[in-house]
Amino acid sequence: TTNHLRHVESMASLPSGAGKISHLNAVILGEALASEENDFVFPSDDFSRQALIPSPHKYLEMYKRSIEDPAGFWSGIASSEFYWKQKWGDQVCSENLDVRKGDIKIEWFKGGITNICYNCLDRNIDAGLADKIALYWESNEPGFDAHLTYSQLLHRVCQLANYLKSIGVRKGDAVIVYLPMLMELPITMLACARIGAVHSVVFAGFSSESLAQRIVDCKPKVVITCNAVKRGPKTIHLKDIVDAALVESAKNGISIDVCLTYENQSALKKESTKWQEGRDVWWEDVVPKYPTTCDVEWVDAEDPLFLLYTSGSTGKPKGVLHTTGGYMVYTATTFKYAFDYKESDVYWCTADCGWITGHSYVTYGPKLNGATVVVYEGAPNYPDSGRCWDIVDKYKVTIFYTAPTLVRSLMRDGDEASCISNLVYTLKSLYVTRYSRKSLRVLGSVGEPINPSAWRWFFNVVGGSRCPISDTWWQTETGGFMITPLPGAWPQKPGSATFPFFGVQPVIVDEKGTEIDGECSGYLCVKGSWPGAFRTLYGDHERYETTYFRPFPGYYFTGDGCSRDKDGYHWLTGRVDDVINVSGHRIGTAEVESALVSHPQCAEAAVVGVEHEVKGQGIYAFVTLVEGVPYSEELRKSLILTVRNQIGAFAAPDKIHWAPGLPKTRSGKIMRRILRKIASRQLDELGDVSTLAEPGVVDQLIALADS
Ligand code: 6R9
Repeated sequence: TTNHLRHVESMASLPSGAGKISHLNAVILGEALASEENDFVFPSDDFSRQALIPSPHKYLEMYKRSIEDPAGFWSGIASSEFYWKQKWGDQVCSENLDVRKGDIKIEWFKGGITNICYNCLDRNIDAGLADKIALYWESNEPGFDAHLTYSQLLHRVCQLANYLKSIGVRKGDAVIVYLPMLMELPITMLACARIGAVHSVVFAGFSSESLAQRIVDCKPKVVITCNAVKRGPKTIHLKDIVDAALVESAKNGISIDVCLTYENQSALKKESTKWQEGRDVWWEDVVPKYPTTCDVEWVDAEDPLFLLYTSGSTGKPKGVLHTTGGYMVYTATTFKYAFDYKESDVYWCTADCGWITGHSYVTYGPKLNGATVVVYEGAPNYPDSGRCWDIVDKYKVTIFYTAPTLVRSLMRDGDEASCISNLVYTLKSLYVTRYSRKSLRVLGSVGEPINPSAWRWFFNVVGGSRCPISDTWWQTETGGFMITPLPGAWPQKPGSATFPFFGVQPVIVDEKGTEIDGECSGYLCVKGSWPGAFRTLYGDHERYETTYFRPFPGYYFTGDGCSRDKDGYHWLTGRVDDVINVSGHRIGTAEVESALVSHPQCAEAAVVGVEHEVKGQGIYAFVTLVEGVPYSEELRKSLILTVRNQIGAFAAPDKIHWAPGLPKTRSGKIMRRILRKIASRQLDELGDVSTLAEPGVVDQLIALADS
């Protein structure tokens, strides 16, 4: 058995007959009451009683089976809960995860023929959900909204699928989607899936250059966008960004014949949109003319479903490729258990479909379960910090899934105000308390570790101390949740993602790749495969192997650090590679550096992450300038603008630190370890500087730190 299984077994078998959480409590509590991090927070008896997984024992029973017989466990779920045109072959899973034994290969349900769009829509409609609300759409502007039932959603999806077919999009073709959170975004994803096309959604906050880079990499048949979007008070002209990207990609030999553009009337009128006749097509002019039924393209479980680019430790983003069958089974199952999903739930995930969370837990996971999903177009604090709770009350949201950065920013609104005066404090806390929020039942967190104080605010204030928090740890690469509480099953510890999902075997290894047991910390790896795992990096299987499977042979390496406490709870400690996590978004230091050095006056750049009160991590950039160029406020702004233009506003450095020289080893490697300490002003912890080529640069840097 795995280490993890031993932990859980010893925990779950503590008191005899500990089927009731309350028995377990006494035993665990006796040991662990001391420190704040070790405080347990228990699900109420009422919650546990109705939960899908009501106790550690139930979890253990299923977890054990999932590890001892993964093929049996997953094929049982796959065949009972999904539609397959044809069952998979003899092998449920075939895999090689060890680089020493040949190419890495992961396959689940190979030979099985299905379609994920069919499973999201047609299957649920056949099961009686035709008139159930599939999507509630809430506009940036309060008071504007729309909704679609499952059958209306299917009609919209089919119309678009038919249009895409009419312009020659076929199975296996890539489609780039650059849309904000309109209903048309999930509609587009599902329409692609219906005809076997591979969607690649690019978050509509990326710059034209980033978009062009992705277009050049995956060579789509068509680009789908809208003319503009409003985020808070600002109007963003998305079509202009696409136009610029298409000019750029044409320079690289990729020209796009069709740019399908949705007119987002509330943001910008047709007449004010720049247009290229022959290439640009208004969605509203063509799509509604197509039939509302469309035959499904049946695909193999291992046929690609989508590509999603994510940052790595080099400048070039990685095209994470997910396939159909395993991803379908995994996202649906994780959604169901981690949120204790019931048919009557109304679910709202604040993530954008431009990130993996929006793929797995706005579009696919919830739709596969026949859930009612809220899609919100705008900014979470517009027109004020009460908007989220306004939406929760309006739609009677029962499951609310968000990111720690949002929790912290909403929490800070209260805190800041309390400094000004009690009166203002009362008004600000009203942002939460003036709304009832009584529909809420389960809360969720994703994107980065949630610090215990934000956890407690989320739990006590937002959830009124009654809603368990599913702190879900996972990645673009994993497709779905990997380590997560199952609400109702476990007592929680604020800030811990707790235990692995069914079928997942997390291991913690040391530098040498040796598994370490018991209370420990190290690098987080995963042993074995799970159905939702990504299968390759698009066009670069070699990089897939090097990045994820070579660092610790025999395991999938997550890039995260993790510790396990004496009770077996997992605590994620953040990235251990050159990736920064800003507001839950992964940004490669190399990407920001290459943007900075593209500035004509910047000679060299080194970027590190620093702690940031709201964003989790902020971007701190050391720059050296071209000989003779003086540093100025104007130059600082123009460096930041360069990054915004090349990557997107979310990657703009929080701090530019002018450096006459960077600390380097004699072989010329930048010593980031030292830069991190300088950035966080831990100046007495610089460590060994004796290997520096020019030790003097460190003092120089410190002297310039706050200038
Ligand atoms: C889903 C998603 C993945 C990275 C991951 C880790 C961090 C995500 C977390 C978490 C601690 C959690 N991360 N969820 N860290 N606790 N609950 O965010 O995917 O954008 O690929 O980022 O985010 O560092 O490695 P992605």
